[in-house]
Amino acid sequence: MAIGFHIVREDVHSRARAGCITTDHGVIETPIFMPVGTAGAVKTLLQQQLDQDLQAPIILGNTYHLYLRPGTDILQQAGGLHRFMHWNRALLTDSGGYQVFSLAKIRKITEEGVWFQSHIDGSRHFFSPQRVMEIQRRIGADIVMAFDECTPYPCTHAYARNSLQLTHRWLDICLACFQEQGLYGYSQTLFPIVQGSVYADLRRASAEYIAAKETAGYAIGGLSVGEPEQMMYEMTALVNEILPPTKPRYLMGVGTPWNILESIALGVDMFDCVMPTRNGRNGMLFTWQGIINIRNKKWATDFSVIDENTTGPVSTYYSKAYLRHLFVSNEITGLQIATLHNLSFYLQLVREARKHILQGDFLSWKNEIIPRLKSRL
Ligand code: PRF
Repeated sequence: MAIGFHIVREDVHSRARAGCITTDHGVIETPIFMPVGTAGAVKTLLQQQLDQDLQAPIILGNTYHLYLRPGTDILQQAGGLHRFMHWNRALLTDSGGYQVFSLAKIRKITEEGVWFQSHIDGSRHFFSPQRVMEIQRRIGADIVMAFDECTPYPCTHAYARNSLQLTHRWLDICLACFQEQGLYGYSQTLFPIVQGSVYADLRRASAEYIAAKETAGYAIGGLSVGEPEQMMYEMTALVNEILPPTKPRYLMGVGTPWNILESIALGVDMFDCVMPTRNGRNGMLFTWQGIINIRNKKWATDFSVIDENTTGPVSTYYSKAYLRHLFVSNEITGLQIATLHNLSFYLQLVREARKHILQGDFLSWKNEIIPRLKSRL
């Protein structure tokens, strides 16, 4: 079966919804945050920890990285990424439409696709919509993304319009070559991506174009690339007015805890971001009391737990002083504890949001906790 989606409850005070996505690799209660496992691993963690300790129902991989290493031949020989990495829950792969533009050295964007040089060894490669569909078919994620251009910010209206039209033409090619029946005995689902930078007319046109495709879900790209937060919310709200309410909506690469709550209020169901993992490895911890820089001297003798309100394997187990010591001493266990804590927090954040949507008090809860989440401890 393709993925299914049903809405369990709609919030009456905002656009938030609590829903349920069904895949061939399990059920995903929404809103959901997807930990980023770029190259077939969420950095520092074991798949068992994601599954059992964090209860993450879905994680994300990147076509760009997996194509460069280990390459699609090896992934196909392994029987797909699920089997290769021993992950039995759902997987989503991003198309490379962001990584090619942010990591690789772009040689040339043409009507047919993008010539780029690998950030690893400088070798030359070509991504077209056809190739990206074929690569994602061989990787075998449950949800695959269309090949798009994520426009930089700022960019002119003319640039954004031309880019958007190219993204739309690429989408049509993706849809034409996409096959729902996957290579490994379960089905795959394609999500198209709305672009249009920060221009309302372009966002509207893109959302309408993409809504007409009647895919099983939709993504919003090109945001959280440096524009003011208010602009991101405006574009998200505008797009969500147009995308069919009966399908899941995925806001790509977002964001901070408050970005996630505000976007849930605008009707977004799915999120991914490197922030809890990458910033965690730099010592930035997200807690229900606010943000902590664990390297700060002030934590040297603070023997209280990392966050008494975050449930999970580490947050109420290790002290701030201990974690600070690990960071200051460059002990790699510190990176794992910070990652486990931040992902526990992010997953709990979306579970709490869902609980409050079901209870009917999401909006007041969100507005009450956001100032605390933003505070620096
Ligand atoms: N396109 C794709 N992946 C993405 C983005 C995008 O626009 C973003 C933008 N925040 C993150 N990841 N394909």
